[in-house]
Amino acid sequence: MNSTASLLDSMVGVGDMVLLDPLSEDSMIKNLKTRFNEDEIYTYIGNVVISINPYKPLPIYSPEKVKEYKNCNFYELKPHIYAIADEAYQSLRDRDRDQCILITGESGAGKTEASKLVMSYVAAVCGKGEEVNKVKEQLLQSNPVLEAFGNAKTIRNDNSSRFGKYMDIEFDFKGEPMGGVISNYLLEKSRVVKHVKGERNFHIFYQLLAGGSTELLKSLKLVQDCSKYDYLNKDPRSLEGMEDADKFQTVKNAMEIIGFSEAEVTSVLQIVAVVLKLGNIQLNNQFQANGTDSCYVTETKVLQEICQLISLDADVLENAFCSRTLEAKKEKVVTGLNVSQGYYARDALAKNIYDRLFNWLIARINESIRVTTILQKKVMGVLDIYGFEIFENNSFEQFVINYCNEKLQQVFIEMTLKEEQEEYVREGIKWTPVTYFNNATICNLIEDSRQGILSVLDDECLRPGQVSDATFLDKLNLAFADHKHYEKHINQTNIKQKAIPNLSQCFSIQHYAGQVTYNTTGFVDKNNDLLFRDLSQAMWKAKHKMMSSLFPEGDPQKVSLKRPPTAGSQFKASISTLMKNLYAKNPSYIRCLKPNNSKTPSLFEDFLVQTQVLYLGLLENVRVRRAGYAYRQLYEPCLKRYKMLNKQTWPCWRGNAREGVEVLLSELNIPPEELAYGRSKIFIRSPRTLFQLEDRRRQSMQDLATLIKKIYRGWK
Ligand code: AOV
Ligand code: MG
Repeated sequence: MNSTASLLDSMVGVGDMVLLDPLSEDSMIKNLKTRFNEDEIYTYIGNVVISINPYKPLPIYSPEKVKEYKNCNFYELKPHIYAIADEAYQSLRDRDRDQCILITGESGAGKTEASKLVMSYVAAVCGKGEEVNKVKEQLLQSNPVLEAFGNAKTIRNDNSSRFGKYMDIEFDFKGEPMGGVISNYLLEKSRVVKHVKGERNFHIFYQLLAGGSTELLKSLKLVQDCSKYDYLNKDPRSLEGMEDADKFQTVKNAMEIIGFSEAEVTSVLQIVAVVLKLGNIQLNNQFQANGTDSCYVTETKVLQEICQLISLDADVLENAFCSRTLEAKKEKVVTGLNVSQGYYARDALAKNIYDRLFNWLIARINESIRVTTILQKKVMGVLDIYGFEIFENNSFEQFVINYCNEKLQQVFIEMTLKEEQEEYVREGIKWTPVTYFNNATICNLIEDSRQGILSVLDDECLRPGQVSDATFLDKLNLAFADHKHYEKHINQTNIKQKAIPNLSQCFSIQHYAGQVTYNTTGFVDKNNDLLFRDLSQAMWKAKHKMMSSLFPEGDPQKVSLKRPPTAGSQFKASISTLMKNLYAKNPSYIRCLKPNNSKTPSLFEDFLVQTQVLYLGLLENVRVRRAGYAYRQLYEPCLKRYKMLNKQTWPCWRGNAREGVEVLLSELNIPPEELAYGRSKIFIRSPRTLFQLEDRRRQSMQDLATLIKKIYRGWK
């Protein structure tokens, strides 16, 4: 099939928005809708892929499809995620350029699925042999494990990523995979102890209960019935369609392939069981002789079972829930905790154990897939991070998630424009920039090191004296009173959203993707992310090796007076490292769109898609592609494609390719402003010119075919 023909000739709209005529927001939506209705979920903007979640399985990911796209030219076949994966892989293998695939879009738009498709495509087309296959399997099998422990059902998505993931796949000089490294970003650990109705805790809890054998559950002191566990949603509908039992086998199998020992798997599951059971610890108040309240554990059976699982003295754990040791001037003072403080300690422990277990899993997977040779590596990074979220009640987690998405939008803006601009400069061509909304100002509002929301939060957390979410909010309202993207709330009339418990606890940010109102309740606490030392010391004392190793700071020999960095500053630092990493690579973009909010197959809601097209800046993206030159091609392939249009260049041209193209095009009456001759490429300004060229080419081919037929008949 010929190049643009496959993008133009199809009956289903245009495959590349750059060719859309007329270009407007409406025509873009219409084009996407026409294509979506025909199950064409992929559409290009130049080399950016737009992907619309079909919410149903499509027969377009078969091994035959992989073969079709392998080593094809980007524009030769229908738009497909495989084409972008192939382009990136070819560029890495043949042109030695490190790649990154950036997948963005709101929650439920299809990022995680896209990242898996990219990984499986690359795995299918690169390298062969037993050793290489083992590496590929290990890389691919990291997905089910991390999804089980890091994903959960939310209102937006039944398999929502509750952590950010960046995976570098490393290749040798031949383009064969050697291994990889996974980096993870802030797991939403609060989900372990609390989630809203209709959502679930992390998948692994349900998978273990549904899929674990009777003996396994017995050894973990668990029962199969989810409703027996306070940390799990007791709404049976939340289990519908989740295939938890099968998934458990997949996860166990994946752990084995990655190289987890049996003992490691057992330890991991024991820790999962401990977290689950912590939620069933019940506390009660008892009156102390000194007149204060202090709590105690009412249901000692659960406490004992937990302690048996991790070989710990039950008194040690009970004390850690019910009292707190404060050290002042080498003196230790033990104070009792009341019931709500006790529950706070219990939940803090559960969240911390789970979070550390998750980090341990990532480290363990990395240990298996790590590249040990010192050979020069080529790298392909795949970024799949939690999508932009607007819930009814948005907390610290949404704030962090949306900040991250804001940064990724910034990368997109800078890199698409930068790349375009650089190409024109490289080729020595004049270019007029297109205006677009730059979200740098929102990024600054959040991350500015002296005067950003995160730094105000850190200042509050580190300040001595009475600190609370309310004092934090006061500071914000004062600091950002005049900021265009910040809104403070005094009364209920200036906000569209409902169901926020108390608007006076909230602030709003006008994000690139829409306004989000954040409830500050819990911000200070979540940012502080401190665990009472009694709890870490208790865990360190456990004879369970893995559990003890998760709490190294519990070792009394290693007591450090240095305060660990806050959650916000850690996140900011890791995002900054990620950005540096991304900027150093050649980016490919997959922009995922969500067609409806009800997870319904084949339903395209214009307004919803329009909002995303708008905030993702897709129209500007097309304009940027077109403002300069819609198409560009190296001289050689251009000459090869159109040489039949001119007698001087047909059937072959003996001079250099650039001169050939000049001769070829000079006779076609193309207005000179339509063309620019760069150093290595020819640039064509409007899609119309390209269409004309393609039409003429098709005509010539037909004429040629007719002529050949005539000659053939004459011979007969
Ligand atoms: P997300 O990663 O973008 O959301 P997912 O990749 O998890 O979204 O997609 C959500 C669901 O949509 C999947 O579980 C599939 O059921 C369906 N889906 C997505 N892409 C496809 C596809 N190409 N073909 C068929 N079904 C698909 V989040 O992690 O919540 O931001 O945080
Ligand atoms: Mg996801």
